Amino acid sequence: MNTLILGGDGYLGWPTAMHFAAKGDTVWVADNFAKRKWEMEDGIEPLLPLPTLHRRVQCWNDRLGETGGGPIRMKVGDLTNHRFVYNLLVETAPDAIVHYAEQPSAPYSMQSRGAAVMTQHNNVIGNLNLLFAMQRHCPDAHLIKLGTMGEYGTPNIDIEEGWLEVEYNGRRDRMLYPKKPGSFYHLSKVHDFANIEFACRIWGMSATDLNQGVVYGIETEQTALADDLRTSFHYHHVFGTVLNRFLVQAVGGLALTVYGTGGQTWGFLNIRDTLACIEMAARNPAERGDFRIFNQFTEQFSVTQLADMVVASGRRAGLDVAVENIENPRVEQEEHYYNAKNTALADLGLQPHLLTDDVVDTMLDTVRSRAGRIDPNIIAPQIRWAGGEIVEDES
Ligand code: USQ
Repeated sequence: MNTLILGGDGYLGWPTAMHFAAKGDTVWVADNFAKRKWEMEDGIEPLLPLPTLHRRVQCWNDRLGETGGGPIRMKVGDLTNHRFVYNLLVETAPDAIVHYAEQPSAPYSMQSRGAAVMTQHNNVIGNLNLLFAMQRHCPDAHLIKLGTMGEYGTPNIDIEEGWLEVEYNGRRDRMLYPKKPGSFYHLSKVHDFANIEFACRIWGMSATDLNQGVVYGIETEQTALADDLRTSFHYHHVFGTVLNRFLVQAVGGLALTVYGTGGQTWGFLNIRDTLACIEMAARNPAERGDFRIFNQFTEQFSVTQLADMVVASGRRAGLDVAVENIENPRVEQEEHYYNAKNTALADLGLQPHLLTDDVVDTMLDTVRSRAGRIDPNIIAPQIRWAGGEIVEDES
């Protein structure tokens, strides 16, 4: 299969590229390195130094004898430039396109008017260019788009997998599940989702939207092969996700920053399961005209449950870890009903890697081995959802 990974330099994009290449697929990666630039602008960096994409691709291609996989080829460019996207699809002729190439951080999108506009421009226009390019140059290709569980928000009813059977005034229909996203970033994914559904319905495209939960984990079968094949691990207040942040805080001797009461509950999954889910979606493509939506997570946890796990892991490692319930910088429900369906991927055969004590301990060990690189100045939340100053970051 000819697989194109958009956002191939990212936390998930790079391991996905190696995963498909290891299976013998013809793999292309494309990236414009925007995330590295945004990090430089904010003076933040991942915990482990991240080799350039060129270096990682070279390292992978130098080891083909050892891995038994195929080569990875790369292209550098920006999806908001439609000419780049059109040429990319002509040159790579993909059967499957995995689209990760978006600004991925809720806090980043909430820091200023400019950041919100940039996030939605980058994500929505990039995705729209891709839809037009696919329609023109590879209408039979299957789009696998990364959405997020956060698009649904925390409704007081069960969350279905994208669609809802509605009975109203005595009539029934299958409607798209209503969305109540929690940031301008999550909103950008809702706009993408609406555009993709339209392209499937009107042009007969084939797409799978994966509403993914919060991903954790540092290592996959392929990243473990060499230092130069590693993926990123973010812990700072802009791109760091909650479990990563708690592990770094535990190792750095800082109290775990539970926002508000910590009753916020979300879906989570291991990075290895992300790769398995993407592969299952690619090997079992949606039909032409079909817009499939899968909820991609394996377990639900509240923030307090995650903090408790990290405290326990710290205790096993001889660390005394404190928890602090700080004022929530976000506007979100802290105590709420949460029951999201996730049966579609299980039906395709997903065997989940759960968040066991061993998994938390292994992540904590990795963070401890890099303790000297922790920058305590980039951890405390600095971006507020409301009540703060609206920053104008352009003259
Ligand atoms: N939280 C804390 N303390 C912290 C950091 C976060 O209590 O120090 C809380 C937040 O208030 C939130 C929860 O942890 O309720 C999750 O926050 P997060 O930063 O780990 O994740 P989120 O902003 O939801 O975004 C992440 C990824 C995003 C992906 C999304 C999946 O950055 O790319 O789309 O997870 S989901 O959450 O299902 O929408």
